[in-house]
Amino acid sequence: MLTTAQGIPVADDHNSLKAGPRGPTLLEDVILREKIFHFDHERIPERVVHARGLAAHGYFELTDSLEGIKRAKILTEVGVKTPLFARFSTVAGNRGSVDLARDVRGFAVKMYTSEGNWDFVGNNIPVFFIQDAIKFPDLIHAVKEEPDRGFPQAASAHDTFWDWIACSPEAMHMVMWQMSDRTIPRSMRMMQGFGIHSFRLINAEGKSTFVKFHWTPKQGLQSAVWDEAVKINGVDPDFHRRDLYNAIEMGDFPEWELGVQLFTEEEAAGFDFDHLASTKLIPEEVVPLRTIGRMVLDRNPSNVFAETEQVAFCTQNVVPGIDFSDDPLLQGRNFSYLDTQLKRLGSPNFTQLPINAPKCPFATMQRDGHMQMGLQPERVTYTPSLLDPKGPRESHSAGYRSFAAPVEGRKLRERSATFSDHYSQARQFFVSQTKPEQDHIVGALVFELSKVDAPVVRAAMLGHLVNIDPALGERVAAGLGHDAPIVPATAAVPTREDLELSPRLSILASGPPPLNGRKIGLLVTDGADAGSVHGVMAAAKAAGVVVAVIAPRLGGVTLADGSKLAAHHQLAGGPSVLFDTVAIAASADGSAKLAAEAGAVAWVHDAFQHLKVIGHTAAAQPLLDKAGVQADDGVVALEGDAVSYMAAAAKGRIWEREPKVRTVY
Ligand code: HDE
Repeated sequence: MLTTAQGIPVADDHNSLKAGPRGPTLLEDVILREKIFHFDHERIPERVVHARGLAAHGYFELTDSLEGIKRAKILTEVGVKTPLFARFSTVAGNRGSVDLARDVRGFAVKMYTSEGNWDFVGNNIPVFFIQDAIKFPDLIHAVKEEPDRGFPQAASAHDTFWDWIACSPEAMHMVMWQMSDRTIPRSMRMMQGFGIHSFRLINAEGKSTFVKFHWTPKQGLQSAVWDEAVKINGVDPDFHRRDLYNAIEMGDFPEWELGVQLFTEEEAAGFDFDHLASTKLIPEEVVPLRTIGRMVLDRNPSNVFAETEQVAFCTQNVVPGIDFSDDPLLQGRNFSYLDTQLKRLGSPNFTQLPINAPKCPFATMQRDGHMQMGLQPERVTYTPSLLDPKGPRESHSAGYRSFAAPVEGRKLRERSATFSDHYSQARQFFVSQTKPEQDHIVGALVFELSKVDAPVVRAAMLGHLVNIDPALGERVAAGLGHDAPIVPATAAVPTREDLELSPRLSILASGPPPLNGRKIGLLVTDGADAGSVHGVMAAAKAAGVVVAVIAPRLGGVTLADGSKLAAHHQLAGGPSVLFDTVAIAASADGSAKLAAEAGAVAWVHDAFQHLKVIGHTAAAQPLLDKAGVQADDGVVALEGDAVSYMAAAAKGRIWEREPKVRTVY
């Protein structure tokens, strides 16, 4: 029975209480008022950053124990499955913004360990824009919509962002990552996660080892191309949330490996950089990753507000055996997250919400407060006490202990000189990318700076880019048509050119991503060869690839053998940008009709210019010709079993095609 919040049965949920059928509504209608009152309060403040997020439940399983290095059970008990909740997000956009904005992605994981909650609050990029927390509000004010006009939404391509960046040389390394394809991931399932800061692991003897945490997707790394991302945002602004939701509903559970980079204080002293600066990373070639466990996401939230919105990640939630480093960004974050949760969730009892509460036994002496959910019957709400000898007590052996790190120095506001090399790792990142990836960085910079109206800001940015790499600066200047001489920015430390290349920083250097978990868009027409259609479907199934059928009408088509094939999308609802690779099974008549249809020509043209592998029946050739498709390794005839098509599709994108379809600056 439908009731009010007080449990009173409702007799009529469709008509308010009125004086006569056409008369005024009565204030006495407590049922109406309760319903509207609650509705009016349905929203809570969205996150000031990372407002747009999607999430899933899963578990962490340790595969390699760190016994001896760390005492926390979650990193020493092999095979134990720890439940977790992972939330992925964009940073700059508001809650209703698009999924494929060029933006850093949040990668936050709350692990409900047997010793309390461990929140890993990371990003999909291993460095950050700033070195000190005191600069964070400025960075975010600069990137968010400009306050006098309220736009642009979820975009860094505007004056205030680049103005701030141009005045902040410490951001240059991060800017290289931000302008790379990392910020337009194909799927949240296909990106890495990084804790960024160094943390400490403490063993039973109290010895400390530094650690950086990395999540590596089993699905491989994959990004969209920019033009594709722009179009996905139009046709499916929820592309990433739909992707994760569908994968989990289909039982294709995404998985990540947890890797650690372990290093001692002495090793850190020998690095080329200061690991306490969040603008620096430790190349995997210097400290290799050791894989110690895996995360599997296997359940969608049952209510997005209760879980995805109300989950409260806090960097300060670490379990015994994990401790903080002195990274000034991390130290500032440890204040911010608790504070922001109080604002968003409105009460210090946010920890009692089911999504935030620990799953291990817990006992505090914290009492009362707004929205207290516990009955809290105890008389003794303090320690020490003789009245309640069995009450909760501190444990010297199992309790959390901070590492006894030596601290000394004068009280001052000063940046360590070891933080001031802002260009060397930015250069190392740029030169470690493959050619197409470098081209994309240049293209992204040309696009973003072309949206900046103020010439002074563009000129200042070029001054930083030439410091990173002279060719990079000159290419961007050429792309912008900037003819004036570039004045290099004043550098506190000159750019080092002797840092080893780090191929692990490139997405493409490790080869094409696996095919499974990807999507084929299969465009069909009436009279298409049934063998070709079924060949694609069977080969896709064998490879763990999902096929979506697109037809001129949602009702589907009749194939040449008379069989009916239902469609998942009508042409306009299923543009090729939604798929990783495409196949076109058209009859001669169907191909001729589609060649006269702008939407179909754009469908094929986009697949080609987005460097996708295109399988096609011979009869589809007129449509391909109309769409400007030129023969290359990625344009493949569909034969019965689709073997050549699938082999080509396994190559991922056809990067060699790129210079043929767009200007490389
Ligand atoms: Fe955050 N960040 N951040 N951040 N951050 C928030 O907390 C903050 C930083 C990250 O899915 C806020 O609950 C400061 C780095 C993620 O709910 C807030 C500084 C990294 C999420 C906050 C940083 C992150 C947040 C806003 C500079 C990567 C979303 C809402 C010192 C390692 C978590 C909230 C989720 C969210 C503050 C910098 C990651 C305001 C002050 C570096 C993934 O507390």
